[in-house]
Amino acid sequence: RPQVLAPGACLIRGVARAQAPALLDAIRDIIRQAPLRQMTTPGGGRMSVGMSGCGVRAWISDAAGYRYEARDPLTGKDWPPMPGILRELAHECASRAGYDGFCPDSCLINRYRPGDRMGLHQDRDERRDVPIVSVSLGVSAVFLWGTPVRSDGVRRLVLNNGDVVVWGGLSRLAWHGVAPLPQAHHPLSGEIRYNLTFRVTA
Ligand code: MD5
Ligand code: FE
Repeated sequence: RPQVLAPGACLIRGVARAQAPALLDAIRDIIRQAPLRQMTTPGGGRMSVGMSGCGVRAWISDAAGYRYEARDPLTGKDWPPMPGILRELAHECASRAGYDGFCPDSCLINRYRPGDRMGLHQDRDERRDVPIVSVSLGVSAVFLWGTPVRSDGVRRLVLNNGDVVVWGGLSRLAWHGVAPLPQAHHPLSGEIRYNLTFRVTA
C-alpha cells in the first residue's frame, strides 16, 4: 500500500480516511483552546494559512523569526496536549513507511480556505534526522514538492482526504509548498482543507 515517491518519501493513500471524522473532531477541540491565527513572517508578510498546534511545543512565526514555543503566544497558555488518536496515527504511518519508533512531540495544524496557499520552503526548525508525517483532511489540494536542491523545480501531487505522506531520509529537506486551494466542497469539512504535520522538536 505505501508508495515510494522519492528516496525517503512515502505516500499512503487514504490510510486516515476512516478516522477522518474523529480526527476533525480532535482538531476542532484543539482550535477551541488554541485558536487558528495567520502568523506574521520575519519579512513582514502575513501567511494566508491559519495555524495552531498541540503537543509539548508548537511552531510559530513572528517578526523575530521562526521557532518552536512551549506556550501559545496568543493565549499565554501551554499548547493543548497531543490527543492519542493523533499521536498513534503518526506513529503507525511512520512505521508502515519504514520508520520505527517515531514519537512526535509537536503537531502543527494548517487550515486552508479557498485561495490560501503555502509558498515553497524547507522545514528546517526541528529535528532533521527524523521524518515529518503529514496528514491531509477535507478538500483536496495540489502539493508541490521538489528535492533538497531548489533549482531542481517541483512536481505536483494531489493530496486527498485521508492521504498521509511520510517525509524522511533524503526527502526530509526537500523544497515544498501548496498551490492555492480551489473553491470546492467536502462533506466532512465544507470548503476547508486541514493538514496536520507531526514533528520531533527535541
Ligand atoms: C501542508 N505543510 O500541506 C504542508 C504539508 C508545513 C507544510 O509544508 O511546513 O506546515 S508538510 C509537507 C512536508 C514536510 C516536510 C518535508 C516535505 C514536505 N518535503 O520534503 O516535501 O500544509
Ligand atoms: Fe513545510
